Amino acid sequence: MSLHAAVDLGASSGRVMLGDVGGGRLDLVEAARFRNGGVEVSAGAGTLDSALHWDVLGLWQDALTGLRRAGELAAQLPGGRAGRVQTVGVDTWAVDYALLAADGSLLGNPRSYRDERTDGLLDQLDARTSPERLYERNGLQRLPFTTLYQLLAEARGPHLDRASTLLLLPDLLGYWLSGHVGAESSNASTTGLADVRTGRWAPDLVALASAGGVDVGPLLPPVHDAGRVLGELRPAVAAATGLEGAQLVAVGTHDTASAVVAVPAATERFAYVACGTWALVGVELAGPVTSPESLAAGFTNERGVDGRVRYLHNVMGLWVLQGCLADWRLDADALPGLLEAAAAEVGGVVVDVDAPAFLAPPSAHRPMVARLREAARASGQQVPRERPAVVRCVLDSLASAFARAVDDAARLSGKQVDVVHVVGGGARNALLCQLTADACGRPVLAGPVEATALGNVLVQARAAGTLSGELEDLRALVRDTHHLLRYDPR
Ligand code: LFR
Repeated sequence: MSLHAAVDLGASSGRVMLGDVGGGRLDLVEAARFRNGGVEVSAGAGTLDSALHWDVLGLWQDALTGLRRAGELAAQLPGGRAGRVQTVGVDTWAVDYALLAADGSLLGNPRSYRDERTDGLLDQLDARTSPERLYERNGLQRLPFTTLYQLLAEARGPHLDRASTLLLLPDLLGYWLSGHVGAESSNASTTGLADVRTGRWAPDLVALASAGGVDVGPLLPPVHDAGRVLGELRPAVAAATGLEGAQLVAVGTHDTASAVVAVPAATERFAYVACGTWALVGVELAGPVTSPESLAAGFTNERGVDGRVRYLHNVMGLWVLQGCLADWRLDADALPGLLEAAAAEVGGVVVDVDAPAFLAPPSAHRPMVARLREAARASGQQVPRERPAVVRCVLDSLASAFARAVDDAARLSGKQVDVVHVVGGGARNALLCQLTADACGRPVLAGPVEATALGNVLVQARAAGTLSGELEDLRALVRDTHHLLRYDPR
């Protein structure tokens, strides 16, 4: 048996989980849970420009506190299972990065991918290289926040030409934990700078990102794959957390890569909806699909653990629902009541939740609910007025977007899909799961909710030698240890 700590940071919340693995067991114990979200700051005197950052130092502090708690919980496990945390793994959302000076200090505060600084840059790059050519090289869905575009925006600011290293956010936390400088390949694959076939930095793509005037190539650290033991925690970190002797392991540092590891599929013929703030909908493949049809359908080829390809489409996800709650000044406690009321609605108003209009955070000036109503009006449908109708519209729209993505993934990749696995926070939403089964015309298996942390722990436990085998073997363990809910199409 072995004990592992997973630091899993999502855009809306973060958590540290203790994983207890071995002897047919895969238990997660929550050590800490904390809020996350963009922090908006007006930059520059006399200007209305504002920047959306992550509170990366706050997250670091929360991670340390959570790791200390994980160590305490490990020492208190009952039934002869108490022990020390052997390894630590970190995953976060993708694409965002920090810049470091030559002495390793942080230059500025990392921006959120929802910052509007990349507006217009997709089109600008199209003038230099065709979307088809770019897709052939990096395999990514056209999304404005891909690191490639963020770097073009970054070049206008003061930090890039003073930087000596760029670290993606989970690698930044890994660096602070262990001193290791590198880029784990699942997350590197989301930057737009990696070759879709090799997963390594591609000089021609790096040259595109350098168009802002700073050569980005020298800033990029070597790429490594998930499963590598990266080194012991720094002495100061070990002292702060009590995790003396623990090793940092590279997991699928892109949260979606970790979530896909823990999809409890019994056969190859499955699609997944990894549903949290975003919903990532697709299939797992052995190699990428970069056809013009795939580009047009908005499919990405991200690298998974063990070199698998996560062929998926980004759907806006629970973000839209969270935005409505924020508009109404309600917290998550209000959700069960709203969902019950939404289930009683007739439904059927479906808007395109993938539209760029839904990307930016809700504000007094641009409430999320108003954007939904506007989309319904513009498409000639009944405008949802009351809260239950608005919630139902969000869920019908998400379910319909999931179904389209599942069908597209199957059609474009030639993969047969018999069942749709919903993992992540969305698996808890019974109405969403039922509507998804209805829209997909396929059974939905829902759970686990904590798939990302489980995938993180599974890869650590395999690196530590407690588990062995392929992803299929790891998935079998998830299936054996977690209860799934089944929703049949009505
Ligand atoms: C999900 C996720 C998605 C990525 C988005 C932005 O948390 O990692 O996979 O496209 O966040 O980084």
